[in-house]
Amino acid sequence: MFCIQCEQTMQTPVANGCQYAMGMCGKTAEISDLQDVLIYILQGVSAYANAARDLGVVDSEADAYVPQAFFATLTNVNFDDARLIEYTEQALSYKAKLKAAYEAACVLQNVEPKVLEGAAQFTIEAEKVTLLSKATDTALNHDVSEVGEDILGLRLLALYGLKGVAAYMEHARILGQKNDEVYAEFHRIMARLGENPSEMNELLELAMACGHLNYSVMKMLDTGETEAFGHPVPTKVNMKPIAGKAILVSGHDLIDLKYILEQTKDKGINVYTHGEMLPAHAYPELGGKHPHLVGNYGSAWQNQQKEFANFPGAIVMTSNCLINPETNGYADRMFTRNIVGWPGVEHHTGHDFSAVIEKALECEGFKFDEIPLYTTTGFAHNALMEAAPAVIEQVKAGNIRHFFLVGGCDGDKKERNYFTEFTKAAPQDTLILTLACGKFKFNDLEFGDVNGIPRLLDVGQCNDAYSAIQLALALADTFECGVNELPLSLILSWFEQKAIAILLTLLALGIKDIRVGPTAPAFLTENLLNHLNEQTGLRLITTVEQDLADILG
Ligand code: SF4
Ligand code: SF3
Repeated sequence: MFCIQCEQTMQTPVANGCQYAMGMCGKTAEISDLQDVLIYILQGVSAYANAARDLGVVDSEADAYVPQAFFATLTNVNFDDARLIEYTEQALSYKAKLKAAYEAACVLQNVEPKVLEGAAQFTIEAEKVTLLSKATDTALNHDVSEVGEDILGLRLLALYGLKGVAAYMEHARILGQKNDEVYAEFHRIMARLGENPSEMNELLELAMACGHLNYSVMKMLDTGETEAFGHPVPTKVNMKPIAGKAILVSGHDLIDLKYILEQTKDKGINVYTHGEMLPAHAYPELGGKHPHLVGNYGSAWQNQQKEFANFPGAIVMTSNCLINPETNGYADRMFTRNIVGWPGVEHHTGHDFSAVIEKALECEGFKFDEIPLYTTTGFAHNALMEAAPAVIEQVKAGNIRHFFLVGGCDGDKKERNYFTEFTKAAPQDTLILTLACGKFKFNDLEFGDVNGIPRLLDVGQCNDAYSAIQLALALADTFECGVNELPLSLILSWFEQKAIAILLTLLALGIKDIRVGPTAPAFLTENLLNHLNEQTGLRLITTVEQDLADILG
């Protein structure tokens, strides 16, 4: 195995990346290898989808399928070999179908078929032993001795960024959002990466193309969510349990929560959000409409083994991030959805959640109410725009000196306390926007307000970076300057590939001087980090004192 896609990857003086029997996330070498073969086959599907599209032939099933299956290879999503083999089988059949469609279109249109290279040429049987036997050929670092670490690092930057984009495409697809240009661009990049390009400028362009693509996808997802559930309204959320039977819903797919809320109405079951599901409370059609969505339980993904073990009800994992549910004995009351998988854990499909409800009723539930502790969420773009005139007034009056966006993924390294300490140390005349699960490092703290404007503004899930970008653009417009001239600093915590997609979006939009932490992606070499720093000012976090001094002067 060779996997270096997330922030907790193994780093040794000899070689970086998880390379032995098991990754730090619990992904076995077998699962990692199956994922690599799957990715290569998906790149082949994209190669034919791309070529066929040039001749006007579009297969909308394959368009939907490739990002979905690619998402299954994101960190902490799918650990189930049977499901991965099934994805591979389906990918091979899409590839055969698209190849035939492409060749037929060439005949019809009297066009010489292109000789597609790399992944498009790869054929294999979807048998586990056969797939594993090809893993060395499809390993992402298979030709590193020829191309070198810098080229490998850039390929991975684009590939992992595109994986994050694929994840958001799948979240948007579930909400009925499709866009032909998005699919075309996705296949173009995916297909090209399947040819193992080795030229630095082209790879940088592909990485930026992923960033631009992700901006469109986050916008699509925003449309899907706001059309389905309304525009978030700032909402206080109780972070402590109350007595009664319970269901916990984690991950990003709000639609699953909607079905659960509708089907648990008047059943005496309390529903809780966990992790990235927290912003659901602010949507009029979710928290706004269902009083039995009583609160948020627990915090970010890395604490789930302890939190889920203590949760006396059914648990639904709608998307990333899943960690081993067997260790602490709650696998039998957990359900995976969509692309998530763990062998032996019930994978729930369809829209009827009776099995989850039954499980919740069988479980003990919470015995007592705990003393409430509140956080506020729901400052997505409409709420931010409503607050904008008041914010601008306070900026003009000199009462707000600076904006920080402190957001991204959470994780369990102690270095991540930086983000807690940073927000605590940010002066009273600064506002802090936050998003994604990294907010759990500080969203239970009291930050006060600036003349009625809360100092901590929770924008939403990671994909709601789209909303934060809208606010930055609106402020730049009001102050008649560029986004980089605003008193705004971005401090991003990264863990998995969605964060890479968002980082590429910000870089593609020309946003400079972003700080990332707790560590640099291990697939980026010193050379690449220096290059990105020269071009964009991207840098690593240092200490809270140093960074605040550098930013505020
Ligand atoms: Fe290692 Fe992260 Fe890959 Fe898991 S996802 S194998 S921890 S790099
Ligand atoms: Fe968190 Fe996994 Fe990245 Fe959507 S849930 S941000 S880590």
